[in-house]
Amino acid sequence: MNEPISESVDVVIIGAGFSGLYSIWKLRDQLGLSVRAFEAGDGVGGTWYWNRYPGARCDVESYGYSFSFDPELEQEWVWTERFPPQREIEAYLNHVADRYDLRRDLELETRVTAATFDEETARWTVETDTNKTVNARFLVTAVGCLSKPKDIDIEGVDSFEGPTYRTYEWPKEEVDFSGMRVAVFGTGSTGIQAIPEIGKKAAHLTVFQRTANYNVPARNHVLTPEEIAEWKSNYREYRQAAAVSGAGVPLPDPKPSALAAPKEERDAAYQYGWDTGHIPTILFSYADMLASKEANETAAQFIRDQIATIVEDPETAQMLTPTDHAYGTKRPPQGDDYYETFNRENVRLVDLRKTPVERITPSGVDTIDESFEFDAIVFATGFDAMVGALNAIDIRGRDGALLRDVWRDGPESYLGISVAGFPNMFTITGPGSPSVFSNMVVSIEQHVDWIGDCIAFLGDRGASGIEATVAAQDEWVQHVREITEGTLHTEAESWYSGSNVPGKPRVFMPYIGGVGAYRIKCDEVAAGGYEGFELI
Ligand code: NA7
Repeated sequence: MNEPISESVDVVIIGAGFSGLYSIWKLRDQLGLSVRAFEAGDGVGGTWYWNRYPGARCDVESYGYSFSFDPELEQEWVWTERFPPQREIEAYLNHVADRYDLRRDLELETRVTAATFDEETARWTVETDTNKTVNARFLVTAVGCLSKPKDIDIEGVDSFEGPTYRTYEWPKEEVDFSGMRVAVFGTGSTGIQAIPEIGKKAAHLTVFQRTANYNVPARNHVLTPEEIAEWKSNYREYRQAAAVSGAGVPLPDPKPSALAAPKEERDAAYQYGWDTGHIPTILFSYADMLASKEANETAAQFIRDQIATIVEDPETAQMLTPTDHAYGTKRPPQGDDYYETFNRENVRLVDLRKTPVERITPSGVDTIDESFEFDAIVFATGFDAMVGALNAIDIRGRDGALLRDVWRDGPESYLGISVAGFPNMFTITGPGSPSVFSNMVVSIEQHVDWIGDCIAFLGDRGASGIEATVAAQDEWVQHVREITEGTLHTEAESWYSGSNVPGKPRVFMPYIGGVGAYRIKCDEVAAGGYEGFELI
C-alpha cells in the first residue's frame, strides 16, 4: 500500500454489471451513501460486456431478466426478442447507467487488485491497477459468478500461428469467419450458442467435444407487439411471483414423481418443453428429477431420442448423445439449431474421449490419430466459477488473512453474502447463495436490497460495522451441503462443484434450496437484528 489515499467513501463497489450498477443506485440514491465503483472493462455490462461471441444470448426470458426496482424503467424499455441477445442486454445496462446517472461514480478500465481490512478503523483500503487507493467503510463485491475464464489446459496453445478467440474476450468488431477453417473447443452453454453461428459462416468448422451435452431448443423469436403488451400489463404480478419462486422465474409446482407419472403424461410434458423452449417443463416438471437417477433418465432419454431424430449421420448422433451424466447436473444449455448444425456438410464433430488432443500446433490441432489444419481456433472452455474473480483479488480480512487462502479447501460463507473474518464485506451472489441456480437479476436485487437494509440498520445503531460469526457460517455451510447431499449433483463433473478446473477443491458452491426459501431466511436474519452477525 504505497500510494497515498486518493479518496475516502462509504462504499467501494467492484464491478459494473447488473449487480454493480444496481448497487450504485441503491446505496447512493436510496441510502445517500458516497460510493466509488470500479470496472475492469471499458464499458458497463459485466458478463454482458465481455461475452460478445456470436450467438451470445441469455436463457432467461428478456422481460424477466431485467431490473424490477423501478416500474417506470420496466415500462419504458422494450425487449425485442424472447431470449435477449448480448447486444440488447449490453444496451439495456448502458441505458440504466445513463438514466440513473450511475457513471459519475464509476471508473472504467480500472481493475481492483487488492482490498485490505484495517481492524483499528474498521475500514477497507482498496487498491487498483491504476494506482488509486481508496478508503471505504464497506466493500461490496459485484464481480459476477462466471467472470474469470479458466486457463486453457491444452498443450501448445500459444504455438498456434493463426488467430485464437476466447468467447469471454470476444473482439468488439465483428469476426468474419467466411472462407476460414475454424476449430471450436467446448460444448457447454457457450459453445452450444456459438457453434451454429460459426457453422453458418465458416468454410469448415470442426467441433472438438469432450463431453456430449443435453441441449434443449430455445425457440427464440422476435416478440410481437401483443406479447410485449402482455408482459407489460402483468409485470408487477410477475415480479412478485419471481421473487418467491424456486429459481427466480415463476413456475407451476412440480408434480411429485416422474416415475409415478404415466409415460404418456411425462412424454407430453417433455415434448411441450422441447417444442416451446420452455425448458423448466423438462427439468422441473417432476420433483424427483434431480433426486432419482431413474426419474432423471426419463428426461435424459427423451432428449437422446430427439438427437437421434435430428442428426442424420448415426455415428455423429451417437457422439452427440450424452450418457455419462444426468440431465441438469451440468448446467443445462439451451440454444437453437445446435444438433441441426451437425447435418451441415461443412461441420464435423471430433470426440475427444475417443481421440484426445495431443497438442495444438502452429497450424492446427493434433489428436492422437489425426492432424488438423485451421485458420482460427475458438475456445469456449469455461470459467473458474463462483470464486475465481474473488480469489483473483488480494482480499485481506482480519489478521491479514487472504480470502483465497481461507477458501483453499473451498468457499465458506454465511448466506453467500458475508464471510467470517472479513467484516463489512458483502459478496453479491457469492458461493452459498442461490446465484447461478436462479435468474441472476432476481438474486442480485435481493442481495443488494438486503445489503442496503443492513447498512441502514448499522447507521441506526451507530455501529461501525458487521461481521458474520464463525458459528453462523459453519451452520449455513452445513445446511448448503446437506440440501445438496442425496441429489444427483454430488455425482456430476461440473463447474458447479469446481471439477472443471484442475486442482480446484470439489465443493458444490451454489445454494439449491430456492430463491423464495433463501429470501425468507435472509429476511428472518434481518428481522432478528441480523442473527448470526456481530456488530463491531
Ligand atoms: P462450461 O459449461 O464449463 O463448458 C465448457 C466446455 O469446454 C465443456 O464442454 C468442457 O468439457 C469443454 N472444455 C473445457 N476444457 C477443455 C479442454 N481442455 N479440452 C476440450 N474441451 C474442454 O462453460 P460455458 O462457458 O459453456 O458455460 C458457462 C456458463 O455461462 C453457462 O453454464 C451459463 O451459466 C453461462 P467438459 O464438460 O469439461 O468435459
